[in-house]
Amino acid sequence: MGKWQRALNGKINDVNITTNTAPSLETHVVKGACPHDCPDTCALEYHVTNGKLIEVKGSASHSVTAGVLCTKVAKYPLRTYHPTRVKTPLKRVGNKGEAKFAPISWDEALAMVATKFKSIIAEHGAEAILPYSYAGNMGILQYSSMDRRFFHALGASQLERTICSSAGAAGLQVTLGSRLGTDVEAFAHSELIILWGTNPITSNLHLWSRCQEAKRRGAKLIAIDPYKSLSAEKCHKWLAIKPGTDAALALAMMHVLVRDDLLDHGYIANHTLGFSELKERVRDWTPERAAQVCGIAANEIETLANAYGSTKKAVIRLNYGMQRHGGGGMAVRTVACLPALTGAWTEASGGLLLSTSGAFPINTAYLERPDLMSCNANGELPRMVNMSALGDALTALNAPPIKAMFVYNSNPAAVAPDGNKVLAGLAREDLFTVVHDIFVTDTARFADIVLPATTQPEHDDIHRAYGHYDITLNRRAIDPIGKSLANTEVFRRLAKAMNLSDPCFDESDESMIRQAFDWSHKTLSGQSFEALESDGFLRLKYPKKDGFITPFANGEFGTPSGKCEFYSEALAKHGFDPLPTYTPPHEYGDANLAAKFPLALNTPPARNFMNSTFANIEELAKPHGAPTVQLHPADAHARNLREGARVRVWNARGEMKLAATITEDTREGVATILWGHWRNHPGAEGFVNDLTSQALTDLGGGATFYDCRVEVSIA
Ligand SMILES: Nc1nc2c(c(=O)[nH]1)N[C@H]1C(S)=C(S)[C@@H](COP(=O)(O)OP(=O)(O)OC[C@H]3O[C@@H](n4cnc5c(=O)[nH]c(N)nc54)[C@H](O)[C@@H]3O)O[C@H]1N2
Ligand SMILES: Nc1nc2c(c(=O)[nH]1)N[C@H]1C(S)=C(S)[C@@H](COP(=O)(O)OP(=O)(O)OC[C@H]3O[C@@H](n4cnc5c(=O)[nH]c(N)nc54)[C@H](O)[C@@H]3O)O[C@H]1N2
Ligand code: SF4
Ligand SMILES: [Mo]
Repeated sequence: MGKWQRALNGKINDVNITTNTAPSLETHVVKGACPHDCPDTCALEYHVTNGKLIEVKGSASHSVTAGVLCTKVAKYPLRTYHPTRVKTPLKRVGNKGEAKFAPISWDEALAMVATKFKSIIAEHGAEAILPYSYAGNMGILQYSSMDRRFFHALGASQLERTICSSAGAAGLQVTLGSRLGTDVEAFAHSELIILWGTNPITSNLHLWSRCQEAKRRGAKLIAIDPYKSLSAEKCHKWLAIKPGTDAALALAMMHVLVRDDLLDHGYIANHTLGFSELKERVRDWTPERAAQVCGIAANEIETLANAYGSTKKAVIRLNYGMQRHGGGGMAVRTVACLPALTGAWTEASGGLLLSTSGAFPINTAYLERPDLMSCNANGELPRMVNMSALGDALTALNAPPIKAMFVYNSNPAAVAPDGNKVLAGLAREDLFTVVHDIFVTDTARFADIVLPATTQPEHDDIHRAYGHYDITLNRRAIDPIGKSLANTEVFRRLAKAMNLSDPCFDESDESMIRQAFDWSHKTLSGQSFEALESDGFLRLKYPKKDGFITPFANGEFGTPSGKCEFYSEALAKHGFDPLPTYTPPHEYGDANLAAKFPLALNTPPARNFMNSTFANIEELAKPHGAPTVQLHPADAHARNLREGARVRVWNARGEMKLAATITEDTREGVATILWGHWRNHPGAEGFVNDLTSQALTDLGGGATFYDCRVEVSIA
């Protein structure tokens, strides 16, 4: 018996396998966790009457949630009981893309998938099968457990999950060595908050409420963003930076900090590596030079740097906006150097927050079983396919070509860049596509088989977070709608249908939930699953100051040197500049392309949507109306466009026709379309992601959604 089997058998026997029936009390409250791709991971309360979900509330006792939910999840019953939910497995009876389906049974559906997978493996090898999933559900089980075991055991192509955060994660990793950051609750005590490429009113509500609290206490709020977002509008200062130039601004800030000696020499000496090289690097990065690159006046850069250097209670919330550009990884790395220069990490309310996802001691190898993958004749593991270049993978990949794709937790026809290529791939008659989702999404319209998925109150899970330090438990509150099944159960059944015999495919969700974390890890010392079960959440143990987690107050960075690495040997080894640097964006930095397509296209999310999730819920979609393209008055004037004009936004990859809105909220030279609508939304033709590019970031192989050039003309 192998190591894994022994561990698993022992553990399966230790726990009660719970039955899947919701209690039938008349009214009760069940504790849950929000599954959406949001840093806040709210602790929820499901209010259930006679087996029906009546209301979803934010837990008042969970300090991050503080009893408040965003509009989307506060209206969750609308999603769970939506009339257009997929309630039974379906098979395609029309053309691909037509969304004509007929219901079939689960047994029939699983047999069809297994038969097709087996014949593809026999003819082309297992690498011809591609799983495609992202963060529709961020529960540790539903995001990555039984699914990974299944595809690992098959030997399917591995998916590089790069569509969101991989560039920033790589930038943070080489600089700080860990994905840890300032405690969200400490923001309330900051004196200066810089919102750098982020719009928390939309995407990080519980951080925004702490920013407001700080503002009431007298803190200064500054937004750095090419678009005057809902949050930028409420800051004291909006610095309308040119897209993709953030690293240049950070280098100029460092220039001022060094020039004016606004430095914490003790922190630099004890906890950083490469200060003398950094000093050399920033010598030429005068505010005047950065002003040319960033389109922000030199005196504004001086003021920003001075404000930043004058208090240690200065915190930077950077998010993924700045890293969706060609130089995005290096931009995050460069900004991440700032708090170590001023010693802001020594204050609980200072420092920087990109992600806390590295804080959690997850038993990833146990949950995902990478050991089930076997090597080919050349001793290699199954190939990696980058999800951000799906269009090319489906239309150009060979040896073997992708013959089957299994999509779950994602909607690539809407969210992946270069949408025309993605659709061309999905339309291939010889591609067998399975989509497991709650609704017939833009992707499911092309599926050969659609499988019905549960929503969060219909299954169990356990959660980490990427915006705070708490583990949260989600308990099933209602019976599944129709014949829907959770991701874990689908892959459990599919493993049986494919005759996979490893005992890991018999493991229950409850067993995986209890072993998702390493309970012997120091961050969980003195904590127990039982306490988590009774409270619904618990906080990891990290060093604290003033009651807040301070990850780097005493250094202890996760880099090879244990220091904040201004100089990175790891980068040098991989052929990158070892020092912070400005890498111009691919398209925005291309003068030839600029002549043809003079505008930068910025497509950040709209408030009531969560990527492409929620746009089909009428009550949430209505306030946003049809999508529009926002243009600066100067750009509109140059093209003779009036408010409301029907325009064509286009480039070499695709086009979109929609109404123009003329506003100074978007920087001159930047066209902004808030995204999240589905394809074929009334009032628009074409689609946002038909314009965006499959080019990848410098570090982390990430997507470059905001590094995109277009022209706009009358339609
Ligand atoms: N309501 C809602 N919440 C969400 C999401 C959603 O779709 N809807 N998505 C979730 C997901 S998956 C993620 S990854 C996070 C994303 O969270 P964030 O990364 O915070 O995304 P946004 O809030 O859209 O903020 C991005 C901002 O970056 C700006 N920006 C674009 N290019 C640049 C640039 O080059 N430099 C700078 N400085 N700014 C730039 C955009 O104008 C936008 O205002 O939010 C999560 N939360
Ligand atoms: N133009 C542009 N494009 C972008 C972005 C942008 O800012 N601008 N943002 C990018 C970013 S940051 C991200 S993270 C990606 C997001 O990309 P995705 O992670 O694909 O996000 P969603 O569009 O929300 O799609 C999630 C799907 O999962 C389904 N789902 C939810 N729960 C479950 C479940 O339990 N089981 C199963 N099987 N399915 C479930 C939902 O119904 C939904 O259809 O989009 C990227 N695309
Ligand atoms: S989407 Fe974010 S803010 Fe809304 S309930 Fe979920 S975790 Fe909380
Ligand atoms: Mo994301």
